[in-house]
Amino acid sequence: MQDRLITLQTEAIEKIEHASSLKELQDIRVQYLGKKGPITEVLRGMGQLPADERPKMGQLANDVREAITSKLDENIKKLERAKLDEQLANETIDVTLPGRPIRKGNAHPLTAVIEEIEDLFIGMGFSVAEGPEVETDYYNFEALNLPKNHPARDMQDSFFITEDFLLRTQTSPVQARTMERHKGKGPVKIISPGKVYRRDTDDATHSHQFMQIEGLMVDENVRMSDLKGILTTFAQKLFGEEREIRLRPSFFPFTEPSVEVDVSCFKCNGKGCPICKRTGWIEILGAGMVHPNVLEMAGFDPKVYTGFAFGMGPERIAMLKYGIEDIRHFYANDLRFLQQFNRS
Ligand code: 2NL
Repeated sequence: MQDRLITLQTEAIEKIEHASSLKELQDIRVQYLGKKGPITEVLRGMGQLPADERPKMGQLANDVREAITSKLDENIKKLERAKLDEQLANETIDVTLPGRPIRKGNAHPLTAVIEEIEDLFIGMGFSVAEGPEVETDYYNFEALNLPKNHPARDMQDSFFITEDFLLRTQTSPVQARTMERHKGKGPVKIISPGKVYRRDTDDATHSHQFMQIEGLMVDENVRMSDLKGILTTFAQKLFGEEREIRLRPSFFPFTEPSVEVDVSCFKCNGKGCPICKRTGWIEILGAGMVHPNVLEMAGFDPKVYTGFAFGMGPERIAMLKYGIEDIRHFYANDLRFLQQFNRS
């Protein structure tokens, strides 16, 4: 029995050493150590042995089982490590290879300019207000001191939907609605950016749909000097710290007095060049003190409250800033145009 056990051990160890796959090793384990294997069989036959030989033989059988098991475990580990080493060698990646560039989009130039302007006014305490693009005749005209039969209300210039509804021709109705919501109490300090519509034939400087940014500040003791201060800071932040502004008298039905605002030319610094048409100045917006009728209609007492308002065209600002010569570029969605504004 002793010889049989020793032979089994030698035979099993030899097979294990020649095995070249995990599957073969599993088979050897079943073959030698399984319930129907020779070791188990030997152990079962122990009952026939004389009592004094049993412990010695039991010890030997356990030692043999132990030796085979540890040899199996050792070789399984070896095979697994070899497999992992091979995998690691095959799957190495070269981290020094150049990466694949990610194609990143960019904001539309108009969006970029509008957001820049919004940020400047937010920095001076203004909030951004929005409102409907389909407006009533009342908010678009009447509330802005443009009574029925006013020449600026010419049906030829606006997209009317019904007798009372039209596509807004300016963003002022947003300001009129916001003032109304404040129920006669200041301060109101807002800008209103958004799409507006005019019945125009599209050309290099006209579009039937374009953007407008208006601003409004209503409170007690708001003066023309406040308007000038806010617009000076705005012009310097947008076009450069050296810029100056100039106010020229003008007319709008919703402001009195009204002004046209010029900024000193950012190209020639006021000396005169083709951009400023040799005048040294570039017109950037219209503004004025809110007409008492407009305040009153929105529920503000014009004896207590005063305000300034202004309006500008972001397309015009963007065209000046980037030297774009045709407003239609903003709406043609030609990638060759749009991708020029990608600064990433
Ligand atoms: C321009 C001129 C302007 C306003 C817009 C305004 C709004 C209210 C009351 C008074 Cl609610 N005024 N807006 C005032 C002056 C000029 O726009 O040339 N825009 C492109």
